[in-house]
Amino acid sequence: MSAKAAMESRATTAHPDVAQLMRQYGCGPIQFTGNDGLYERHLLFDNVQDEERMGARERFEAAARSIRDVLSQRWVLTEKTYEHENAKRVYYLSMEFLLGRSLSNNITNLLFSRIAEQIEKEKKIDFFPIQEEEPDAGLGNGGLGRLAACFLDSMATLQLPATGYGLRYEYGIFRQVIEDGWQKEQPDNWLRIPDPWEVIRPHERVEIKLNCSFELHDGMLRAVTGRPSFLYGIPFDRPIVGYGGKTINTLRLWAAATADYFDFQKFSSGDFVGALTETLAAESLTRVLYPDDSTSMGKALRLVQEYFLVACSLADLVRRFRRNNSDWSTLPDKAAIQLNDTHPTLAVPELMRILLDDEHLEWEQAWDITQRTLAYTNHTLLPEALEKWPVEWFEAIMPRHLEIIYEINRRFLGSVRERFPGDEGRVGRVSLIEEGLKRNVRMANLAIVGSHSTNGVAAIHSELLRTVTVKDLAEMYPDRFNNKTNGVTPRRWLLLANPALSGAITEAIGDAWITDLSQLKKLSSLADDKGFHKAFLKAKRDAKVQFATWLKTTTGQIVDCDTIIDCQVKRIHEYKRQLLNALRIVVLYNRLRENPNLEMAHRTFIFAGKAAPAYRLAKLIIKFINNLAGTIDGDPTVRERIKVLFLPEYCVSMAEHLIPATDISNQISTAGYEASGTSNMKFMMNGALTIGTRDGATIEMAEEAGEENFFLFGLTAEQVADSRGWYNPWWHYQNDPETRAALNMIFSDYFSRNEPGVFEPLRETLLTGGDHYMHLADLNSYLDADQQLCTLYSNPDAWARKAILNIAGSGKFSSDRTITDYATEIWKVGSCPIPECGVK
Ligand code: 26Q
Repeated sequence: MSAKAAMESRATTAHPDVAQLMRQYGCGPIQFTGNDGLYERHLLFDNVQDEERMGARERFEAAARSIRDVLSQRWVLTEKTYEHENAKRVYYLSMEFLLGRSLSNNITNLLFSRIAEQIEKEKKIDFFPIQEEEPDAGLGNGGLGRLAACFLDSMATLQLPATGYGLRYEYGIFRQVIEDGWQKEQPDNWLRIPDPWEVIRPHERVEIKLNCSFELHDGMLRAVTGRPSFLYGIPFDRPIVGYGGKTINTLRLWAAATADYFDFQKFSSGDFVGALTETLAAESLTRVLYPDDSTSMGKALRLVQEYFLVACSLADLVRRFRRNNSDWSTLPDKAAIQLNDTHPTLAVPELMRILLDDEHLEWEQAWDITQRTLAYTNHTLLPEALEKWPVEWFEAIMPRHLEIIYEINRRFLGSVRERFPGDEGRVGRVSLIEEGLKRNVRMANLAIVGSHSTNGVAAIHSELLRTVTVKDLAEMYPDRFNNKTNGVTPRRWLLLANPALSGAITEAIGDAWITDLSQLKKLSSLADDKGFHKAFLKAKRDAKVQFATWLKTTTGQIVDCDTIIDCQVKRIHEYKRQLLNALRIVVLYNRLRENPNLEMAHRTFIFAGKAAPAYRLAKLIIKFINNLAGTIDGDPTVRERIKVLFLPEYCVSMAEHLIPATDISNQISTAGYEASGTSNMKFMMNGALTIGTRDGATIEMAEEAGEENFFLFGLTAEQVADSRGWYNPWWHYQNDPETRAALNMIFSDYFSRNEPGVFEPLRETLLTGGDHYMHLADLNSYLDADQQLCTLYSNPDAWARKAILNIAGSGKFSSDRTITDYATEIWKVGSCPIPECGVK
């Protein structure tokens, strides 16, 4: 039976002892009336205080606890059902889960929104400040982490027996503040106040052996080699509510801990303080998320974190497998492990170690099981971003794993030599070990060789991965390579984030789109419907007002809702080309200065995003955007007409406010560099028009919406690659007056009067250094596309028509579609519905 057929047939299969399960777990319908006193009880008993003195934080906790109470039985029943069915499970291993807030999302997915509104009214509770009390769970850097969170939502909604495994960082992605235009980082102590969603499970701890110990030196954690130690992984579980509340899956995050009696010898020999210091050091392992940063690559502790995630998760899932199964050859029929990028690639040698050393399997059988169980997703083509770790660290921290990697490599290179006799160049390129002065383990090669599937995250990306980045490996294993274009959850990113638009959509086509986004296609027949244009434009206006109000109350910044809202929000990186956007604005600014009567739509340009703390140029780009904003604000000839805003501390919650309000989405990476992008999809389903390059998933978005409804510009990936040899930014400087004027202004300190020379590195990157990301090559075509958009905006019906066709074409970009493809094509996993018990 195909996985899809299995999925459908399972949905109707009666469970033999449903009744017993239901009795055991008191499985009534999930009820939440708001009048059952749950909330009041939590408010009083969890705080032991007079209600009058209770603030928004206490109210948030009481609300979250009530919701958790309500979903608890269903959560228990979900796990119980998987266990009982001995279903094949998916394990999604990721160093990052960028969850954002959970309260409003859980209310939405449990279908409690109406009741919550009613309670707000009846009890005169203002929900907004309560919601704002929940800190974003920022356990990720950006796209990769948010993708993992969207996938969890879809897996639960599709009723797949899936578990997410990650680390419980005490400090998530740093908080960004802007001082004098510069980014400053502050710690994100999100667990300072206990988190109401997590459930600690001390009895399910696992023990991990490491060949090193830990020491704190001047506040820095260091791995000390040659002194083996044990660490506990303590699981903290979080509920992942599928839409409709039928399935409640688990995200299990591991925290490092040591036993209190750690280093008992030291302790009893009198070094009481020393023993405890070591405990403190070991427990620091999961203290902080490493920023996506070239300097993190050189941090041994990041490698230990990666090992800790893998070792804890595999120990846990192997324990679960053994409870119900005795034959190891069935592991691939019971578990599909997806590696989110190379970060958890140590799963290859760790699973081999378990099968060889603990379970005493032969190499061939262990290898077959390992490959058939693991699958790998690649998220980047940048060669400098492909993970590699020094062999000497493996020797020091996990020598047994290195031994296994060497043996995998020996056998693998043997097969390469057999296939390509005499091709030693190829052998060197595909080897799991990079030779040289310092030898490194190539994690991507290890992941590809040790798994049965390697996928990219958009069609162009998967193609470039196969034919350029790891060409030689793809020639060895052509069948392993496949594409799974990313998607985002329509629950958080449309239903919850944009009540105005989702209301208008539901009014027009019903609400089946919430779990079947392809239904949005039906909107194409309304693309010329003036009534629906009106509904769309009103929804956009409502979202703008909502956003402007939120921004004003939270940051004090002002947005004029009568302007075009034009956004670029993402991590700051040269390849994403925030600088190109800034150059566009400088040119437009010049046009207005030279011709104050020029007709130009009024615009608000919004930027948001974090720069890696050690990425100096990215931080300078932020500074430039802020200075540009200041200069324009201070210029009375233009300030009514264009405005630039840099919003500090971009996070999931900010995106939820900003994306629905956006008219124009900028997706302007140098073609061939953005693996997929996912904010592009969120903007599209919220009715923004995209101005962008032919890169990542944007290409597929334009295909779905029709290129005539897209504003594509610039060099293609092929043109970028072909012109590398001869591209010269000076040509554009010399031959294009607008480009030259814009650059001259920057270099003449027009935007940095009090900080002369501060933007000198921009000259280096854009001109003298050769403009690696080809900003200047694309500036003119960007401005042309921009002009077309502005012209279109002056005709609201024509604008609405294109926006509606974009929404109608966005169905493909639901993570439900992506996950269905993973489930059927890679994991071979079907749904495992939880017995019905009256949940509507
Ligand atoms: C690696 C080693 C040490 C420390 C940090 C890292 C590290 C951490 C995070 C390396 C990379 C990342 C994140 C990468 C990422 O977010 N990639 C994005 O993934 C999205 C989801 O597939 C794509 O849409 C984006 O195009 C891609 O840039």
